[in-house]
Amino acid sequence: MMMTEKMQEAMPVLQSPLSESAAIVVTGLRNAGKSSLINTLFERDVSIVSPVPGTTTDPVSRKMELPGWGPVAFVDTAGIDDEGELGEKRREKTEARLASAAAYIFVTPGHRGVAGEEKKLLERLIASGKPLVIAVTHGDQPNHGEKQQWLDGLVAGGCKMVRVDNTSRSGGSELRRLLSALADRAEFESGPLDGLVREGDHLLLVVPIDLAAPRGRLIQPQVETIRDALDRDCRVTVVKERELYEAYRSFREPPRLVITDSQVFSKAAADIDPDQALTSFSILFARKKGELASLVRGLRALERFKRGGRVFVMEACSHHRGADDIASVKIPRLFARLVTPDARFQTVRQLPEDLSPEDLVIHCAGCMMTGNAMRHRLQTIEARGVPVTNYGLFLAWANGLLPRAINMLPEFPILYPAGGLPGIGSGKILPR
Ligand SMILES: Nc1nc2c(ncn2[C@@H]2O[C@H](COP(=O)(O)OP(=O)(O)OP(=O)(O)O)[C@@H](O)[C@H]2O)c(=O)[nH]1
Ligand code: SF4
Ligand SMILES: [Mg+2]
Repeated sequence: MMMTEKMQEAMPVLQSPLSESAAIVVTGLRNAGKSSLINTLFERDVSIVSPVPGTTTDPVSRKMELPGWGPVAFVDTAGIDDEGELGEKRREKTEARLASAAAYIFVTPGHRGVAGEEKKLLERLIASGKPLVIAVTHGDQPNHGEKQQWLDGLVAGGCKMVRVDNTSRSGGSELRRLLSALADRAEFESGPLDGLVREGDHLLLVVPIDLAAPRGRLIQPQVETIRDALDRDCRVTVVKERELYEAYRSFREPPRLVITDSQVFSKAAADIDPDQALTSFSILFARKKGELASLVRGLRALERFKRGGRVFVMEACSHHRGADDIASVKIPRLFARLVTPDARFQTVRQLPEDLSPEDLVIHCAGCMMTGNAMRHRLQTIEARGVPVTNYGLFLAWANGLLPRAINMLPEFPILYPAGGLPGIGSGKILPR
């Protein structure tokens, strides 16, 4: 089918980073018509389709603006019944996507009988409580009797369903309409300033423009924070760290909050009043992704960290490393000075298979991951008994800025019980 200009206008395939978008994961058995359904949704060939089961191997994301949702990423996945050693690895990837999804499209071919594996999968999806639409493919053929009976029961139970014929690409607009109608049931991430500011507040952001800064643009946490401040009718002043001292003194009233890049935490703290509320983009993002409490807890591991232990510095995306890179240079340097000089550091993007409870993970702010994906990752690490914290919290601790860097958060009393958190001290660099 030819894509008209009008269609392109209605359904832009967005170019912005996939990180900000909620993920709608397309799942089902191999050969169910998942990739064909993605093509039906986008009304053009964006996914590879073939009659051979197991065609889609790695999850593939395509972005679209969906009414009610804003930008979403549709994620095509390998069949949940993939086989063999490689199939198991693919299933693991699919499972990770399912865990971090904001919503699901469960794909089932109408002309085939019901398979036990798809029944089990659908039960899990329903139990998750996330928005779900069942797409019944092969709408150009009569439904299998057993499948029809199963589907009738699901619709009677309240499931949303659409019949799709991928050969003529019909059913896509109805599927988009059903997904839009379910948007209010999805969990959207809060903004980085949620619960921290009021209309009319003044915020001062400290943004180093050094060699590590990307050429010609601000990074995602800075952009999102500025946008969130404007949405909340706050005034924003953005300065480089060199201008902070003078800018701060030029204001008649102190700003409601100073938010700094974690890498210049100590300079920012030195240039402003000691009782000025101060935090970092990285801490606000850990909070936004919903896992600040476990990352604060992870700091306890610094006290009992064993000599020669392993530290995995985890980054969620690849980016250019400068000479004074935070992951490979700054954090290891501070760790050697403040915790132990002989820790074995590795910078990783995926969880190492042999993680052990003796290790420590220090994660980046995860600005390119959705909250669901971040939560899933941190829960996986914690489930293996491994402590995990993040860059912002580690750097706040290392600069003697805990609890100050989190004490303006409404949830502070829970994060940091009275008398400090065991093992973290009271905002001083721990003597070794
Ligand atoms: N007649 C008909 N064929 C379809 C329909 N949807 C998919 N097919 C065919 O079914 C086969 C599998 O389609 P895919 O979209 O590759 O299925 P998949 O679920 O992505 O498969 P894997 O990637 O292998 O898991 C292809 O030959 C498609 O042309 C449909 O609605 N009607
Ligand atoms: S490494 Fe982490 S914090 Fe840095 S840009 Fe990527 S996701 Fe964001
Ligand atoms: Mg496929």
